[in-house]
This record gives sequence, structure tokens and C-alpha cells, in this order.
Amino acid sequence: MVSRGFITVVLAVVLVSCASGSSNRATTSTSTTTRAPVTTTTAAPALSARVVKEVVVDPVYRQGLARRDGGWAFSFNDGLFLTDDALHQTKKLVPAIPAEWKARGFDHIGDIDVADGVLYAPLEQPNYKLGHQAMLMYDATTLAYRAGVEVPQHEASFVTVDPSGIAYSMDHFGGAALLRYDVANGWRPLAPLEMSRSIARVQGADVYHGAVWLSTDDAHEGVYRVDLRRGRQGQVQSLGSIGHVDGEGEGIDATPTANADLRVLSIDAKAVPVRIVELRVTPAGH
Ligand SMILES: [Ca+2]
Repeated sequence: MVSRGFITVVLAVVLVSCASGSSNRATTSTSTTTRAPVTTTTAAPALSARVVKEVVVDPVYRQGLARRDGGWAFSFNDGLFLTDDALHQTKKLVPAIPAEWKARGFDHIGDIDVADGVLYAPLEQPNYKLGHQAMLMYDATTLAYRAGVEVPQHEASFVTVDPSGIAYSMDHFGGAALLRYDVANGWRPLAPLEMSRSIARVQGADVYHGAVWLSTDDAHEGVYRVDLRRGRQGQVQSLGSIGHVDGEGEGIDATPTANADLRVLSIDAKAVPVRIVELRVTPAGH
């Protein structure tokens, strides 16, 4: 219900934005006779995210966050945890990195995602110059390890998978492109999605409703939206800050609930507490 409300708001803003974008572009086009009139509407809806609540969580829940059926999933460097809606832990897997991957130097799980019953975990080894990291897959209900695959990227702070089976990640912690993989075809690399601007220190991402929502540990703990829709692909919007700018922003989930549209993990500057910062996304200025 709330999700539908959020979508309605977004669509309404798109319509308003398209209307104003057309008139602005029409005005611009009259100032030059050498350009053809621009009739496409590529303006993105202006959205902003504001903090509505903070929830202190178990300090081990400090890397990744994902919505799952009936609750939440969290990740730690070498642990996976499931909770119910009230954040009571229902299952854990510690250690979570299979011995075969540990033997190859992999030691860090980043921001996770859950899609179609599978928990996806980005796995790093610390020598970023090697140019390879890994993606692991677990049963999202039992946390049983299913499979893993090496991927050609230098770092791997996050992975998120859309309903069609396209996985998104980034080559480095920051940059101006999202890597894409075809999960069903052995994680075959697809053409990267070029973004309209570079974003620094990306720590998490979640694909939801035509966009990839990014959390960062940049200068203002910013949250960003990367459009995936035709005509606006790669357009980046800065949505706002999660606050706690002296702390460390980590994983994100973008599944709307009754309380919030975005949730971002934030590690306090003193290492504890760890908070889920809940944000509501609304048209900018509202
Ligand atoms: Ca996530």
C-alpha cells in the first residue's frame, strides 16, 4: 500500500517535471536557430530524502542490509544474519565465507541483496590490484551456501540484483559507471551503465522501481538515485544525507514500508552504535 503511494508520488513528479522540462527546453531552443527543437523529456523527477527515524541495531549488523520476505537480512565481514520485521534475529551464519574462498584470500562481505529467494553477497579479497573479486549466493531462507563466481572488478562493496536477473556493482568504491552482470548466464559481464556524474565512496546499493539507490561514505554521507528508465538511463540525483557525517555510511535497502522508503546502515564515529537510518523520499521541496 505504502509502496503504491510512493510510486504514485514519483509518477506525479515525473509528469510535473516533464511538463516544466519541456517548457524550459522550448525557451532555450528559441535562443539558437542552429539546434533542432528538443521535444524529448529526459528531465528526472526532483526527489529528496529526509531522515525520519533512527534505529540502533546489533553492532554486528555493520556492512549490509536487504529486505526479505518477512524481515531483513544483514551482513558482517564474515557473517550473515536474518531477522523478523521487529529485528529479532531468527538465523545466523558465522563464519559465512566458505573455506574454499577463504583459502584464496577472500575475507570481506559487503552490502548484500535478496532477490527471488537468493541472498547475494559481494565478496572481497584485499589486494584490489588483482582486478578480481567474487559474488556468492546463499539460500535466503536457510542461509545455505549455493555457489560463488569470480567477477572482473577491483573492489566489490555491494551487489544488487533486479527481478530480471541483472546484477549491479561497481569496479571501484567510487566512479561514474555501474557494472552489470547477467546472473543466469554465469554472471556474464554486460555493458556498464554510464552515470551522469561520478560518485565517491559508494558503500551500498539497492535496485528498486526503475532506479539504483546508492548509499555512500562520501563527504556528506550522501544518498543518490541512478535512473534506469529509458531516456533517463544513468541520470544521477543527489537525494540528501543520512547525517552522522563523522560516522561511516554502509549498506542500503530501498524497499518501501509503512515507515520509510530507504534504510541505510550508519556506523557511529566511535564504532558503536550501529544505526539503521530511515529516510522518506518525497518530491524536492516538500
Ligand atoms: Ca543492500
